[in-house]
Amino acid sequence: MRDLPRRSVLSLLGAAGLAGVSGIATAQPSPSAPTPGSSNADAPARGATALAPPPGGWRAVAEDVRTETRWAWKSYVDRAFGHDQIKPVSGTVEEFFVPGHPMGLTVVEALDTLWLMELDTEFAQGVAWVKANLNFDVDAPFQVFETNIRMLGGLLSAYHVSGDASLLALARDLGDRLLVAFTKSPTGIPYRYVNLRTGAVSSPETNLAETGTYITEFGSLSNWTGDRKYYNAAKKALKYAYDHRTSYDLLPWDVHAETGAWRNRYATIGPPADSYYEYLWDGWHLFGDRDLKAWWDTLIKAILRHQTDVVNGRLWFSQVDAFTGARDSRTQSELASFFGGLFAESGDTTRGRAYHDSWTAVQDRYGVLPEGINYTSLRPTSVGNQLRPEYADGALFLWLATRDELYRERAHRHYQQMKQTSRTTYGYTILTDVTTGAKGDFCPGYWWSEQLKYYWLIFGDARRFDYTSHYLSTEGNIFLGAKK
Ligand code: DMJ
Repeated sequence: MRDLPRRSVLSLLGAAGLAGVSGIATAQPSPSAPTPGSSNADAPARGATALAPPPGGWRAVAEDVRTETRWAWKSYVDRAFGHDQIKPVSGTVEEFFVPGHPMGLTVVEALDTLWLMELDTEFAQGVAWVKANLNFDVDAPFQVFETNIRMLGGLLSAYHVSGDASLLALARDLGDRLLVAFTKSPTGIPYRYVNLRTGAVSSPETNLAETGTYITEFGSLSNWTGDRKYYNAAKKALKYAYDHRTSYDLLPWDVHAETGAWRNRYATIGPPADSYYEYLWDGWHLFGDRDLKAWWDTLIKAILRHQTDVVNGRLWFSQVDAFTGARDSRTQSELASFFGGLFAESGDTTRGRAYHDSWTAVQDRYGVLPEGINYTSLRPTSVGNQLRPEYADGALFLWLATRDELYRERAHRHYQQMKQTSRTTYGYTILTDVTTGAKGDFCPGYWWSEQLKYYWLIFGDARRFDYTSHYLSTEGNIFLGAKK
């Protein structure tokens, strides 16, 4: 594995497709992308929005986030410690991976967030639970993608912040068990499920995100163990899909791991494709692998050319036929809203701002983003909200790239809205209908790893975070940038 590169790279992303987007019709492409592993730390962008901070300043908001985290953690410990997820309305529990078999998902997801917030007692409590209880010798099929981004990523980030070798040993054990899903596949695209004890694989019918969201976890594991096999397996899967792109340089979102055949015709930047693209950029950012940068450049150029759709002055990305480029649907999943931040990370803050503006219009209308919308009308296609972090993710990375206070304002509204609508007896819960505010009874593991951390970093001027050189995974796990 190479050292992190220190050179600058030119953005290959132009402003094509932005003409007609409200307020940025004359936008120019960003002159350069950030050096991998870094962000434009101190300089506010030209044209940055001058906004007054809230009473007490951003630090007070950050302290409130920390207080809420400590309160929710206490409820989890009191009612659900070691179970995968708390049901915060009833105070009961729900397992995520295997029915009736807790894996401590919430503990693992929360660890690096607790550390960054300097909640050291809670962090130590979580690490102690992991060391005493976490065991991957389980005779059951585990979803490879979720186990990777949540459990392997959580252990790696906890190792990164603490340097505790026993956490790396657990991560290595899990990485070896997950690797079987790749090595048993004739194409290198992982099976969706692997039995962690027996290595039996199942579900070759998979998709792009579950093909290509491994390289930063597996690559960090390779870096920290000195064994390149994890990185190689993750890259091989990314490459298989890239090599089979259509003549339009687009990727259909469903694929078969054994035959390598596409299982549908359609391309989207949303699920189940989204983090495949994210990890091409991220792999370049974290490891300086030029192949990944080249694949990102090719695919994102095609996405911008064929999927850009400006409606009512707002930037969206339509679903298209990957073999003809013809538009298929004008719906958009909330999960795609992180792309605003991803564009900013890749040096295209103009496009990132425009896409975040589009989702801001939806937030302004409903308060909380629905799971899906038809972007011609902004009407929901799916009215729930699974306590989603993507809009706050976008705000954080746009703020890191521009230091424009506008994004803090937007993240603040997201946070306030979440407090108003999702706070309940034993923590925070999903909404079953954003148009009525009806609550469900479930707090997903990613809530602990993602938005709490994003809020803390954007409001907090966090002492333990390196604002000039960092990496957060698709699940918000920190693999670079912990300041000890
Ligand atoms: C997270 O688990 C990850 O961000 C994943 O890539 C998709 N989105 C969920 C949270 O919504």
